[in-house]
Amino acid sequence: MVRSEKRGVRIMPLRVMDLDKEEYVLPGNPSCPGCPASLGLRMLGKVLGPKTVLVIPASCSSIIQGVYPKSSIKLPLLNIAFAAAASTAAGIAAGFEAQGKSDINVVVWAGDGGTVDIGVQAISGAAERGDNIIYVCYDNEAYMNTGIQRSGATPFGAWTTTTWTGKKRWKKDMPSIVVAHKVPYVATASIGYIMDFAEKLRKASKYKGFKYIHLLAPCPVGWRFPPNKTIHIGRLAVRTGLWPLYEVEQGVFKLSPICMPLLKKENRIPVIEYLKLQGRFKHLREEDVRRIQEEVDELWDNIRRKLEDARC
Ligand SMILES: Cc1ncc(C[n+]2csc(CCOP(=O)(O)OP(=O)(O)O)c2C)c(N)n1
Ligand code: SF4
Ligand SMILES: [Mg+2]
Repeated sequence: MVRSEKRGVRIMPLRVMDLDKEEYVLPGNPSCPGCPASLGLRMLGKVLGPKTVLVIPASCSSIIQGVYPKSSIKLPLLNIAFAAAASTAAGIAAGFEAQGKSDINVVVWAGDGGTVDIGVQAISGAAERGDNIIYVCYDNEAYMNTGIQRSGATPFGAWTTTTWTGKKRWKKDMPSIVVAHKVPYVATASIGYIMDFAEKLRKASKYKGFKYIHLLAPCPVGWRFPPNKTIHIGRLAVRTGLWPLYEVEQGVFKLSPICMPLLKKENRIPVIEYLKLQGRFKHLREEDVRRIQEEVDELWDNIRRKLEDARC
C-alpha cells in the first residue's frame, strides 16, 4: 500500500479470489429474498474479515442478525439505539486503541433512517473528532423494517406508506454532508456493482480516522420490484446517472471508473428506464419524470465542474 496526501491510498485492484472464503452471514437468516442488506453485509465480512466489530442500530439488519443467543452474523456485533451508533463505535475504537489493538475494524452498519435522519448528530461528532471508524449507510431509501415510511433519503416522487402521492422533497445528500467534515475518505457505492463496493471498503480500512461509504441498496419489498432484480436495479441507478459512484479521498473528488463514460449525456440511460421498473414510482406523471431527468442532468453538470476544479 502507498499512502500519499495528494493521491490518497493506492493499492492493487481487488479480485474475487482475494476475498475471504469464509461466510460471515449465515444462510437461513430472516432477510427477504433479494435483500440488498444481507448481500452487502456478506461482502463486508469477505473484505474486512474476522477482525471486525459491527455496530448496528435498529433496522432490517438487526432482524437479519437474529435474536440473542442465536445470530446469523459470525462477527462480534453490538445492537444499539439509533442515535448512538457512531458514538458507540467511536468509544469501541478508542478502547481498542488504548489496548494497542490497531488492526481491528470498527464498523457501523446502519440504514438510511438511522443515518441521514436519526444518527446524523453522532455521525457529525465522530467525523469532526476524526474517530477511527468505518461508517456504512446501506440506503434502501425508507424506514423499511417498520413498514416503508419515508426518510430523508427517500427520493423525489417515491411512494412510501407516509408519502402516498409521492415524496415532494428531494433526497438528502448525505455523502456531501460528510465530505464537509474534511474526513480522509468518503465514497458512494451500489449493490449493483458489488466489487466496486468491496474495493471501497478495503480502501476505507487502510485509512485512519472517520471513513464513510454510502451504499445504495435497492429493496424489492419497499421499491416494489421482483426479488431477482436487485442487482439490475442497482446497476440502472448508476447507469441512468441517478446514483453517481465516486470517492472523495483526502478532499479530492474522483469519479469511479464505471461512471466515467456517463460524463457524456448520450451515454446515460434515460431515468424513465429505472423508474418504470419500480412500483413505488408507478403514479409519476410525465412532468415528474421530466423534473427528475433535469435534476440528474444538473447533477452531472456539477460533477463535470468538480472534476475540472480537481484538475486545476
Ligand atoms: C428510537 C427508536 N425509534 C423507532 C424505532 C423503530 N424502528 C426500528 S427499525 C426502524 C426503521 C429503520 O429504518 P432504516 O434506518 O432506514 O433501516 P431499514 O429498516 O430500512 O433497514 C424503526 C423506525 C426504534 N427501534 N427506536
Ligand atoms: S425490507 Fe428490504 S432491506 Fe429489509 S429485509 Fe426485506 S429486502 Fe432486505
Ligand atoms: Mg432504510
